[in-house]
Amino acid sequence: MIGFSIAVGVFIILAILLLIFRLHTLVNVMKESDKKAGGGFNKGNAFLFMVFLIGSFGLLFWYSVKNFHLYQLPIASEHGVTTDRLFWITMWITGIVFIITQVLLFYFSFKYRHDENRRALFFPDNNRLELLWTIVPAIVLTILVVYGLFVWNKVMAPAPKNAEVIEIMGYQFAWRVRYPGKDEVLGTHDYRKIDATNEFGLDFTDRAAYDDFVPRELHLPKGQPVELKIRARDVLHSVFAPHFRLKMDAVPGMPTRFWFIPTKSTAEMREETGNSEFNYEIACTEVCGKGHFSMRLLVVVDEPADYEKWKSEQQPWLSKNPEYMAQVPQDLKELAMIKSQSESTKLN
Ligand SMILES: [Cu+2]
Repeated sequence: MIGFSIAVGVFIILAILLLIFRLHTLVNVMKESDKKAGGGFNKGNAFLFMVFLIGSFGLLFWYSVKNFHLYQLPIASEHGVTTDRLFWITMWITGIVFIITQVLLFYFSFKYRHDENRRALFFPDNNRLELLWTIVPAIVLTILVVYGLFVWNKVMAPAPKNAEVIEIMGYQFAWRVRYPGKDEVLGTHDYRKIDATNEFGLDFTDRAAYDDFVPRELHLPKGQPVELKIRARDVLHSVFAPHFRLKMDAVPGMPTRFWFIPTKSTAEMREETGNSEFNYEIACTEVCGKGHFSMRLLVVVDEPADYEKWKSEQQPWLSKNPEYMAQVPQDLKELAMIKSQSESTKLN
């Protein structure tokens, strides 16, 4: 209803503006001033060009200076330093060109407004100018693109052998993470096995699945490579962790990946930001439906020793859901029992 009222309001305002414009034209026709180039509002239009130029750049600079700290979050990954450098170099080059061209565009519209006593000068063509404004941008853009390609290849290279492999799965409307457990191999999954409890569709004919565990939070070791195996269960989602400069789409039926090295633990980041409540998080940046806004996953970066301790305390999914033992083939039942015993259950 509010949307409808706004639409009606905008329509009425536009209709009034159109009427005023038509009236203005009519008055000009009566006065015959319309025959002159530039019409009756020549000086006013020229003046408005300058108002717009100064006003919009003034706002841009004021906002950028005041809120510069919000333009980029502190970096918490190794590759983040490289991608940020690329971002800021691109920003500076394109920003300077943008400012120069916009200032000239608006200033010339003002300076060369219609004047009865001035004759316009035309260049039919100028080869030197044409060459200049073709070659210079071509060289600059080539350098930027090649530089970007180098950075992309580095970030997208295969993960180091010792990387921690963790699966992250998006669905409407949450993220779930799965760790490979002690065997360091993620068990296979099958979409036909997905049900209300077995959200990942773990396939229990695969022995690698018995010790996989599914925590509520994503824990990462500081200073060690981590490879996220990304998938989606229903529609498009996108893994976005701004502090790690990490963003990768989660596509149903097409697994993606992203590897990186976290460089600051949650505790260190709390100190750096002066915010004792600080937490890393993963958000979804692909509008995926009604609950899209709620797709938040808490991320904890631990010191390596704390990370190992946390891992050893996690209980395999199978031991938390023993009814799924029935899906384990007879000859693997004993192995499944052993592998799904976590340290904590062994102690009991
Ligand atoms: Cu989403």
